Amino acid sequence: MRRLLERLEAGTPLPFAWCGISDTRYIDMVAGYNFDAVLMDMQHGFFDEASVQNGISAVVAKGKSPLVRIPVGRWDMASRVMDFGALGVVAPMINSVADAQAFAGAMKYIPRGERSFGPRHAASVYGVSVPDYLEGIDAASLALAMIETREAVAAVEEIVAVDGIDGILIGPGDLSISVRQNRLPDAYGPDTIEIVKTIIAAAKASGKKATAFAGNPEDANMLATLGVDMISIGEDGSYIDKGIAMHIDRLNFV
Ligand code: 3PY
Ligand code: MG
Repeated sequence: MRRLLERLEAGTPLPFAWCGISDTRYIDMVAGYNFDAVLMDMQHGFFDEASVQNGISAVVAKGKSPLVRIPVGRWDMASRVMDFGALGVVAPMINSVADAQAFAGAMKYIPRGERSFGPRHAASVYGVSVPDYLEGIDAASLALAMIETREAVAAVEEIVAVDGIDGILIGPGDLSISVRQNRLPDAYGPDTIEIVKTIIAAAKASGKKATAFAGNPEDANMLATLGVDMISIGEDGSYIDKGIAMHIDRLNFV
């Protein structure tokens, strides 16, 4: 149950996979690579509640940490995937202190939040007793607020200060869309890179984790030099595209 926290405390950036394809066999394969954690995406990916449950079991069986991105504003789902055994939840489009408070409230038990009691399955996933799960999970889990709009950037210091918010996750695509008012993303481009540094600094200044999405290894390496604590690398499309392209490109008969 403390594996994500302990890995973060190691101090080197933690690489994690970003998955929208919900097939459990695929998640099992991804978790076998050198990622510390696997994110299952319910916002833009194909995960539903059943596939998140199965995916969490597959990730934990590989000794890795399961993360879930919930759909926008679905605080009920934050509590629900925690009950399935998630160790971290990513909430998209956290644009205000009110959003952050509602998210944190769904993630943490009293007195910090109002997560409803139903921990038996999650405790079993980690082989701990219900009292031990209840005692430890608020500190061991990550509630990550996505900062990906101009509104969120304007309020980032207040958002990271909310009790129960453990850190931020930078969504560079939506951030660039919002900042540039252009629906074609320019992730980590010249119009947003200084803003990205401001977001990281705000998280660090309040003792919270700075985490981010990177669509490719180059962006991931750049984020590591900026002190980002946990960095996703690629996503299904690039994993499959690069693998298939390698096989086809090496053929000498097509
Ligand atoms: C973004 O870049 O906007 C994200 O949400 C990461 O997928
Ligand atoms: Mg986004």
